[in-house]
Amino acid sequence: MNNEFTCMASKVWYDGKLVDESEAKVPILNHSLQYGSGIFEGIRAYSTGSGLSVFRLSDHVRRFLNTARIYRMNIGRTEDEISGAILDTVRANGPEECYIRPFAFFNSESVSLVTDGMKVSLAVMTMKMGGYFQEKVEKGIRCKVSSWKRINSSILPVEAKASGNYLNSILGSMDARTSGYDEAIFTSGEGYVAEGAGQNIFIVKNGEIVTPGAESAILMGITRDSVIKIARDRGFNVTERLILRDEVYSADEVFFAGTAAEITPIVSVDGIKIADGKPGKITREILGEYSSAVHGKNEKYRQWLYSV
Ligand code: PY5
Repeated sequence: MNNEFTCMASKVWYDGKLVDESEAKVPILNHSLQYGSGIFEGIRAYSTGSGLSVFRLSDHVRRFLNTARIYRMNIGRTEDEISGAILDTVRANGPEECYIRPFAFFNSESVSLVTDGMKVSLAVMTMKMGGYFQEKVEKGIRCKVSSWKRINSSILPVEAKASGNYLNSILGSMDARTSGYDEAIFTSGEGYVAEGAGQNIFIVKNGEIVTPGAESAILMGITRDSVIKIARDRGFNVTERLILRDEVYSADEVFFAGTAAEITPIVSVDGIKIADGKPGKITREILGEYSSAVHGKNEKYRQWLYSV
C-alpha cells in the first residue's frame, strides 16, 4: 500500500470514545505491535444517490468477530456495537467516501505469548483511498507468481483476518515489486493458484468464470462473494475449484477482487500477456456492475448498502 493511504481522519474511535487521531496512542511495548497479534477489517463507504453508505457492513463485522473468536480475543462488544462504532467514526469524519479500518488488539505491555486475560482494545480509523492500484486500474496490472507460498490453515488460520498473516502478503508484494511487477499471485502449498497479497483472483475462459475455493487457502473475500453473485445474476457460469498456474497464463481474462483493490484487471502474469494484454470484456462488465452496486445504482443490491 502506498504512503498516501494513511489515516487522514481527524477522529478515531478508540475504546468507546471518538478522540483526535493524535490522542489515539499505544505504548511502544504493545503486544500486537511486537507479535502481529492484532485483527482487522477493511471496509469501504461509498457515496450513493441518497448519501454515504457502508458496503456490506454486517458481513465485515461478522468476519471480524469470527477472526476474534479464532484468536480467543474477547472484544467485549456485540456486532451492533461494533457496527455502531464504525458508523459513528464515518459520520465524525465527514461525508466523503472512505476506507474504514476496524482494528482490535492486545493492548498490553506484556511480552508473554499467553494472551489469556490481556486487555483488548478496539479502534476504528477511516482514511481516504482512491483506487488501490490507482491509475493502473484503467490499463490493468502486471502480476508475478510469487516464490513465496500462501500460508495455509495448518500454519495460520487463513479464514482469520489477522495482522500476522500479512507478513506473508508483504513478502509476496515485495518480491513482485522488486522484480518490476505490480502485485503478487500466491500459490497454495499444493501449487494451485490461491490469491493476491490482499485480493482474491478470478479467471475467465470461454465465457466461464472460475475462482479458487476454500481448499486453496484463501481469505473468503466479501468482494469475491459479491462478484460471484453479480456474475451469476448476469447469467455467467461461476465455478469455485482448484486452478492450475497454467490456466492463468492461458485464460482469456484475469482479475483481482477485494475491498481495497475493488475489481482490478490483470493483463499479464510472469511477463506472459493475458489474451491481447488489455482488460477483458467480462472483467469490464463485472467492474461496471460492481461499481453500480456499491454506489446504490442497482436496486437488486441495495441490501448490501448500509446508509450512514
Ligand atoms: N485476500 C486477502 C489476503 C485479503 O487481505 C483481502 C482483503 C481479500 C482477499 C479480499 O477480501 P475482501 O473482498 O473481503 O476485502 N484485503 C484488505 C482489503 O481491504 C486489505 C488489503 C491491504 O482489501
